[in-house]
Amino acid sequence: MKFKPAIKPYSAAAGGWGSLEATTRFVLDSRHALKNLRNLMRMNKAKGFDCPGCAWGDDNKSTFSFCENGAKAVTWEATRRFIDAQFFAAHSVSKLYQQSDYFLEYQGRLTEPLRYNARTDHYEPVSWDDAFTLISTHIRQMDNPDQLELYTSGRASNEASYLYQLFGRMVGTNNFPDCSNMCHEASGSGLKRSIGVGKGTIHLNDFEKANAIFVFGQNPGTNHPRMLHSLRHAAENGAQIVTFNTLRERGLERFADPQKPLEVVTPMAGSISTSYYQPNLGGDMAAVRGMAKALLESWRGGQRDVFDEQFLAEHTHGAEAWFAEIDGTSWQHIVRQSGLSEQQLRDAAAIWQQADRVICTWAMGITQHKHSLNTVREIVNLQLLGGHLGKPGAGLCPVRGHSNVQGNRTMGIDEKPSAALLDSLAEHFGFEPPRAAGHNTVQALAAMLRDEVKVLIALGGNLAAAAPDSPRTEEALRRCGLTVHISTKLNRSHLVPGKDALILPTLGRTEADVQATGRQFVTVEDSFSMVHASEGIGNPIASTQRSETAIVAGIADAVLGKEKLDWLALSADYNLIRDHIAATLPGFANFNQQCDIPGGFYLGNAAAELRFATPSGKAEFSAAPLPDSLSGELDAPFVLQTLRSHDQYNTTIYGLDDRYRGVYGQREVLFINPEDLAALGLKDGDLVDIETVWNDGILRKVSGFKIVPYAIPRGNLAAYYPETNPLVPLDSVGDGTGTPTSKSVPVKISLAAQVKSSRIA
Ligand SMILES: Nc1nc2c(c(=O)[nH]1)N[C@H]1C(S)=C(S)[C@@H](COP(=O)(O)OP(=O)(O)OC[C@H]3O[C@@H](n4cnc5c(=O)[nH]c(N)nc54)[C@H](O)[C@@H]3O)O[C@H]1N2
Ligand SMILES: Nc1nc2c(c(=O)[nH]1)N[C@H]1C(S)=C(S)[C@@H](COP(=O)(O)OP(=O)(O)OC[C@H]3O[C@@H](n4cnc5c(=O)[nH]c(N)nc54)[C@H](O)[C@@H]3O)O[C@H]1N2
Ligand SMILES: [Mo]
Repeated sequence: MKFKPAIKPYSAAAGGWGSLEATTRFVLDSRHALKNLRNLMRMNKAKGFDCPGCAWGDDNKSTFSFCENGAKAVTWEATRRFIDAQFFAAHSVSKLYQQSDYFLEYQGRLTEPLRYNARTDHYEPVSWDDAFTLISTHIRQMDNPDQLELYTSGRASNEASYLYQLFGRMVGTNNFPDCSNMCHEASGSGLKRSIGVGKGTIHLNDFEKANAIFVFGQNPGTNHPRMLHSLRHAAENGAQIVTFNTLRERGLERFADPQKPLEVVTPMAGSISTSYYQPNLGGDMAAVRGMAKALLESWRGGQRDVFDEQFLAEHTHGAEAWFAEIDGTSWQHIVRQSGLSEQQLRDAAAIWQQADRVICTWAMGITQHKHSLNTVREIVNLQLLGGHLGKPGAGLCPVRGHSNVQGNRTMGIDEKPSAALLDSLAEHFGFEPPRAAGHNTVQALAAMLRDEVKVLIALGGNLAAAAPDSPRTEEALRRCGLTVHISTKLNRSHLVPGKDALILPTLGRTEADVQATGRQFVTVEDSFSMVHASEGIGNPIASTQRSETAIVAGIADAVLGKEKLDWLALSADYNLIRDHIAATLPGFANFNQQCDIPGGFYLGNAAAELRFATPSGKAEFSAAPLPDSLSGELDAPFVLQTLRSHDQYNTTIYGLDDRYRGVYGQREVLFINPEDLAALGLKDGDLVDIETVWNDGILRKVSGFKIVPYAIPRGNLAAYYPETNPLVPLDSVGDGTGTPTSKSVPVKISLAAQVKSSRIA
């Protein structure tokens, strides 16, 4: 066999030629080059569709507002490959189940509604009417409304999401598990408790005005490439960019802007991070506490201008209790937990102190741990000390995942809805919505395993592959009476059908959506609370596909009839849905007129205006103790984070490379510190098994992962999701968030069984 070096160091800057080349390749590969290029050019412009890639904002200034990974997302959706009844007649579900996730998605777009036939183990075509009737029959047979689970993935438009939550509440449940439960739940809940609103407080242009930007636990080079532009410009303006990331991420070190030809041509690449700290997995709360401890010391030592004392007095509550907690936390504890030295944290604190305007951003490296909620609140604490809220160039910025995940929540996709939302729906629509909290994602799966769920409807996403503890999650889905997936492409979730199952093929964001009253647009909300219109332009690949909004309306009409609401009239004219949104949700007055504003309109954020919907009416400091230990009672030699490669969108695998980390042609790799490798007597390229250390006697193990030495602190490991989801225990969730602890899985590793035997031989 020819030896192919799998791991090559990536020496160029992130972005740049590599990025252009990869974009071109994806555009051309997708069998519809011209249309794809045209699509790209309209992405994120005032007219056209919103990039389905990520939730970063857009300034509508540059002519080519796309990035390599946005391009992949669009071309992947706009492919002309498709699968139809013939495909499903040829392949049984058990056969398809044996294929990789990459293979499944690669087959192309779903074109017609399908129903699972358990007798033959094949999906077969079904009419839309029969599909809706089947759903209605199953729902009517439920003993109570909470036997229904309504999952949402964050691409669904505001209009589809609004109808969906209304439908669920009219049936009588708040069971709205969603991808956000596995994602930024800690940000929403933490911010809400601290500042009264669960969203970021800054505008996109605040990046230009900041003196220091702290980037915690995120990999923008891959997951929010357009953020690199903002960071780069900030760096050019002299801002300090301080990164806290367990791994050395190329995209956070250097970046060449692929949209500026000169930068691509010269090897000159701007550096991004001015300081780079590599804490232990889960060590960020300790790191921020260390910074605060250093600052408190300076302040008590008589240094002026450490804190914004006027801000503290006027706008905050509870600083003293937090200071007492800081005093009670030793440097030893901080250093052990964070993995950073006292001096490193003092240096980071000094950068913070010297800056008049500080932004903190974060993503999954902060939110997918056991104590994530308190970590988010510790970051808020730090910002409050300096009054870095409600002024230009400063604030809090959780960088969202899916392109409309923030909008979904705004529309009421929330298993713990506020009384205000329910009151408003009750009054406007004249019904009594359920008041008890519903299930989040992990609770929904647990209910399925207890046989309490009769019907699961999934508005997008790939629950089977995205949720933790894969064998248990798959078992959970199989136990449902009926599973309904509203999807663009074939995925793992379709192959673990409930006793009865439907796949409903939907239009994507890039496609023209024509209803009875003509062409429709939808709206979405980005990470900066900007709401804007999105209008698809491509022709749908099949006339049998329907828009998400039309599908939700069709289901609601079949189940609830027209008595309370004429659902079909709403899906014939989305303006009518927006009128209902305007009448029931704050910030959406004159919604339809507002949609004409190029670039969208700002929903507003009370905390950014220093109005705090908290019990004290002020921003609340959190005085949570630093956890004693991150591993609890468990005695595991390693902690594993599960993360994304450069060539994937969550469970959608575009390719097998992870260019910036130097990995090519494979995904089953395990990043490890070279000293750990030596201590274990293993070597680069060895294959290992990874096993979870947990307390319920269940074996959770994945096999044959190739060892890759990497710049990561000792005791910490990294491997790709979703391949490692079988390792994340379903009941290992964040305190107060219910989010699976995907970034801190206690594990041990051993040489893979087959390697062991060959070495002995
Ligand atoms: N191309 C592309 N874009 C995407 C996605 C995609 O899959 N592909 N997914 C979208 C979604 S839904 C989301 S939520 C976002 C995800 O965006 P990210 O949060 O960037 O996603 P991850 O790949 O999970 O990366 C986690 C990063 O945090 C670091 N990290 C992990 N644990 C810790 C820790 O404890 N402390 C610190 N300081 N760092 C840590 C990791 O080393 C890694 O750099 O991206 C969105 N955009
Ligand atoms: N171990 C581990 N697990 C994780 C994570 C992790 O870091 N580690 N990250 C978590 C995070 S942050 C998230 S957000 C979740 C993601 O969870 P999900 O949102 O459930 O998963 P996706 O992979 O984004 O969903 C992809 C599927 O959505 C469908 N789809 C694509 N576009 C559209 C559309 O426009 N409309 C409709 N109706 N369907 C569409 C396609 O069929 C595709 O197969 O995974 C979580 N799981
Ligand atoms: Mo996410």
